[in-house]
Amino acid sequence: ETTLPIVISTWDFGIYANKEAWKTLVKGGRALDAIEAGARVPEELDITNGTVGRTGTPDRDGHVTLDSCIMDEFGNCGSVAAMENIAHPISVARMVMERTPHVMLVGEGATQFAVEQGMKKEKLLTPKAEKAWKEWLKTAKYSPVMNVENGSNRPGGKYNHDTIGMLAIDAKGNISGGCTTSGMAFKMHGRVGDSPIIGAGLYVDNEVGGATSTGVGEEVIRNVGSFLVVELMRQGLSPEDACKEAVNRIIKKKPETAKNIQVGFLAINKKGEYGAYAIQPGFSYAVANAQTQDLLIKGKSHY
Ligand code: SD4
Repeated sequence: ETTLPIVISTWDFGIYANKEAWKTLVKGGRALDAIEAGARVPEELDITNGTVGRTGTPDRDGHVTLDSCIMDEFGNCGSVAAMENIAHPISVARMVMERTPHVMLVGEGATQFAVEQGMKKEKLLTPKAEKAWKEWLKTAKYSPVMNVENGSNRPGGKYNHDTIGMLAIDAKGNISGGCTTSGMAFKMHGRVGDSPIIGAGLYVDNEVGGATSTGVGEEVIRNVGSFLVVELMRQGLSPEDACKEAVNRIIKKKPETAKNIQVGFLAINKKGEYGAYAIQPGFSYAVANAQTQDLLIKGKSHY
């Protein structure tokens, strides 16, 4: 039995984001408002996740550069990429959507816009993230690390599983989604992942459903992952099967690469049925609805 409203989010810490989003949904509020409020939770400093907003991990030059996007039930969307010194990229993404004629602002232009809109400019590198970066600099090897919950013992692994992707359906049945991250740890300066790219890291179609992704963004961009998942649901696949098919495409194109990387998709359809699928085990997601606000589910995986 599915019930509306509902909100689902990637990874264990999605529980805290969902709880905040639920406060809006339970009052009959709009899914878009629930998404923004929820995504702001991991962007805050007090959640010890390590790659979202204020706790973001830096790029290889020591800059914390943030990626985020948001999409509503009308197909409106907004996005910021490689934005520095602003702690709440999800809110800036929404401002881009609602207050500009554009969809995407990047780098200094995104920061400038955020400041013009009244957001505070601040230094974002936490002591913990700075320490991890200095440790990484000793070898400065750029290889994407595995992204699993509670899992990776590879260097940097614990800093690389924390993109939050959220999807919500409100009591009226309208769908919105959001995504926010500092991206792959120690990426090249200026690198943009899938998370702020509409169709890659997030896609919502109010007639069908929504999808979001986490993991190695390059592979998600190459396959226009979240758009693919939504289109597969349009053709009748369940959320889990649609996510599985999108994962299979990535594996089929690059089987050797896929053995060593993580990509996970999370999806919800118009009825509120949800599902996920990942390349590697260890992808979890959180669900909140009228029955439970702290359900955590282990996503199925190829390996
Ligand atoms: C990226 N997809 O920048 C993001 C990283 C991620 O969990 O999801 N980490 O490629």
